[in-house]
Amino acid sequence: MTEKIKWEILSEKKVKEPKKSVEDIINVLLKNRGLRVKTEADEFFNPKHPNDIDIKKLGIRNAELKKAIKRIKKALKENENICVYGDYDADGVCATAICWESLYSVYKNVSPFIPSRFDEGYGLNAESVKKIAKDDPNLKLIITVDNGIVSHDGVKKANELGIDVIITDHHQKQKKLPKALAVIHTDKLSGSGVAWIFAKEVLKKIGKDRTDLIAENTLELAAIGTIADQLPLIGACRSIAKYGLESLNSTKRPGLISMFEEAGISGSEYKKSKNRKISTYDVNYIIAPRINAMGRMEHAIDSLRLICTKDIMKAKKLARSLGFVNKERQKRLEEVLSHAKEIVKKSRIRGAILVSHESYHEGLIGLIASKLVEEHWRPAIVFSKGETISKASARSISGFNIIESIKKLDEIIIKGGGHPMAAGFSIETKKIDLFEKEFQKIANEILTDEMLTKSIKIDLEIEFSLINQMLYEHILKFEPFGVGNNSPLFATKDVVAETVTLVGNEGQHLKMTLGKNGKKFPAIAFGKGNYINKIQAGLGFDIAYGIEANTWNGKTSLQLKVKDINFK
Ligand SMILES: [Mn+2]
Repeated sequence: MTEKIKWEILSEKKVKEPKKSVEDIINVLLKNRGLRVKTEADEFFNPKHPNDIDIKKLGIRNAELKKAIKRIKKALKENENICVYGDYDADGVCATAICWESLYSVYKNVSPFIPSRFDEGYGLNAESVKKIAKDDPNLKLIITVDNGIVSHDGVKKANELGIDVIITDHHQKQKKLPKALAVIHTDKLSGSGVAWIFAKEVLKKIGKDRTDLIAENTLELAAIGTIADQLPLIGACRSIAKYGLESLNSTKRPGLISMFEEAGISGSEYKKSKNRKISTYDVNYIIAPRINAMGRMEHAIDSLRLICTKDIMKAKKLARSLGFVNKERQKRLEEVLSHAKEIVKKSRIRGAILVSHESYHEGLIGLIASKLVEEHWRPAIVFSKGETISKASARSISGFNIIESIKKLDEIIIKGGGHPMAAGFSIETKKIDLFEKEFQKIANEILTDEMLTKSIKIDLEIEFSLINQMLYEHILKFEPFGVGNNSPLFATKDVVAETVTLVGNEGQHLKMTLGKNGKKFPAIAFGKGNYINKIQAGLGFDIAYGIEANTWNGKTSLQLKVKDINFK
């Protein structure tokens, strides 16, 4: 089944003049990304180095930074122990590595802590604070990264135990802040981005001559966290992603090098054959899932070890183990997903999708919810059923604010938090049915047919005659692509397939030569194999596509990557 996707064409501009065509097209792409062509394009194409980011513009308060630095200086002087309290997802692990490595470079009595997703859960909490304080009587300072902004209980418990807390976080803050010694917060960066800015400022004041080197070596981690956490890659996040990806390509970390080898994305062979570097795609689909897998299945501390180790043998071992756990994760996910899909198939879905089962692994329910949304284009909530308490993970579509809808049922759930597109909560198992009934009422009131229609955003319609090497090279300057800056998508009407074959081990993809008005290009359409008969009938059709380069036998040519096909 190939469902109908709505094409949303962002600009109606008709580019005709071949001499000016590249410039005209690029201007449309800039406008579509909300950039004023004259004033903002230059900064977009030449982002500032993250060292030059104006932190005041991000809303990070200098007074808070000063308080934090003063407190860290005191810890160094009095030889107090410091704990960096992180999180188990890719952003949280990278943030922990950045803050811990930076402090450790000047002071040895600092250790990282990552909570267990299963026993402790997300964020600084009273129980974990009690535990780490008991294990370390000389602990006098906790620095949170990628969490803490709503940790009232955890901060209170720390203060009771004579431990100061510095919060660094990017999650949405509430009106009332925890009573921490200092709060370094902005929602314009990822948790690892905040940690990077924070660590750099701290090192400037207490570091020795190696400050720049450390900032440079940790920037690649901030890029991983920023991309993995789906931050819009514009402004300061674009700077971090762009420069961080550059250093990721020549990373000296034994763990990341081993991970790239294990995943098959390194080595000169790879780079030559694909003619490309490590990109946002690799972070999203290869690097972040491996870092995340540990926290989902076991404990994320091994991911942190992989990132930070200097020992090559240890790095290789950890990379193998991450790769193995990630495969396990994929296998479990497929099993659970097919079970969930069966349930969805049996129930006539209207409104949102809610599924629950004892076999749904707590570390995987977020991924299952995402896959169900992708497939059905409606909000989804997946429950991991426990004997008395269950955990739930929710994902949404644009236009439906899922955390707001969950908050309306505050009385039914135990506690929860999140964003408009993704949220999580816990609930008494016996109340799941009631929750479902009430949630569907809310969903049915809000969801419209329009929201439930899957759509793709196309930059503009162009003719094949305007596609050339120069246009492709200009498009490359829009990298890194990601949320808020999608890879440009074009539409061309009435193209004809001069050749077509099925490729892929199940013949699921189409490989074609597409022509119009005497110009032709090779094209690939992933997952569109079922269109083969329509295409063989020789009819003209419309395509939505991106432009990419394909290197074969040392020769590079342009190829169209077809996202969608519309027949008349
Ligand atoms: Mn984060």
